[in-house]
Amino acid sequence: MSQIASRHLSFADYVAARRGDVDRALERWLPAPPACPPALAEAMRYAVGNGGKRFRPLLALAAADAVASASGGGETARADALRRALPIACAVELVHTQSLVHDDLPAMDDDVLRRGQPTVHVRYGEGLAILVGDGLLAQAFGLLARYPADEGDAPLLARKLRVIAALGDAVGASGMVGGQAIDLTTTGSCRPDGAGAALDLDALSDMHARKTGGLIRAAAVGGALMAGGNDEQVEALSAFAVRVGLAFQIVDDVLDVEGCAATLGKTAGKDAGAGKVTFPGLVGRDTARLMATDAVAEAEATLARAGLSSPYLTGLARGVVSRRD
Ligand code: GRG
Repeated sequence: MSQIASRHLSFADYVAARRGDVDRALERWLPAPPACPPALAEAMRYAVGNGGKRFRPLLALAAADAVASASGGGETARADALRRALPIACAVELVHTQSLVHDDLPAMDDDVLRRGQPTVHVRYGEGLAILVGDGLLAQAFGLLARYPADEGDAPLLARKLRVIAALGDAVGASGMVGGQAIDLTTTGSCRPDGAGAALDLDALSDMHARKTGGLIRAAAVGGALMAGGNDEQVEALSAFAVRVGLAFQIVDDVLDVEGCAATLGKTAGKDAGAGKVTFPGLVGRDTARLMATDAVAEAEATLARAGLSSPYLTGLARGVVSRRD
């Protein structure tokens, strides 16, 4: 890791240091020529690019750090926890990027702008964009199987397998893919008559828990597991992340109404244009923002009860509500 994982780093310095760790590791773990065809390697790097907030990897690392700190580990234990959590931190970012690339395709949300740049299919064509997503997804699971190298460490291997299973659940048909399938039913694009299904608040929350929340949860749980967290700690970080994930999606919906493309780095007003059911659409913008603030307060209380309070997890959770993109 780039710097000692010091408790004394400010939140901004911590985020900068951990982002650096993640960006360097992503570059190292993305496939490169000659093993990978140059055009595909270039397009995968374009997708992963620099513009993302790296929220999920930061969450995974901060969760690992919080577990190591709560277990009374010193600087070495915290640095070890961060090193062990780096593969899952990168794997969630690869899966997240895959979901963005496929979500932007004409068959899904049909968007031309992402992270302030042309979407992958606009830049490289639809066929390669599909392959970029497929490649990122496979790379995520491949790197998790390889790193951290277990070298005969049976407990570490067992934890890694739990992390791989958690990520598989978060991504698969009962997770992100399932959430996206529900989303398609709301726009009617998967029915011959084009009729969109209506969602109430519970159904909307369930869809987003699958589509957005699952990966955020897998990041926090994965980080906690790789740091050797016990069941209570893992459960607390899971509950924390579920609430943060809900807040994340509520704010995403609000920003789609309030934001502009220059700030968001993606097309604004997409949800209304596509006739999507959203949190501000169901309860109004003010109530939606209150729901997000409440969810983050509950998330923080969950951590405090488990003795896992951390300025970095708090900073990330509150940043979800105050973010502008
Ligand atoms: C996972 C196999 C597989 C398929 C994916 C397309 C799809 C199925 C799911 C769509 C999931 C999706 C795009 C959910 C929206 C999540 C969301 C709010 C993204 C924005 O995340 P940010 O703000 O983006 O963290 P940056 O650019 O900062 O990384």
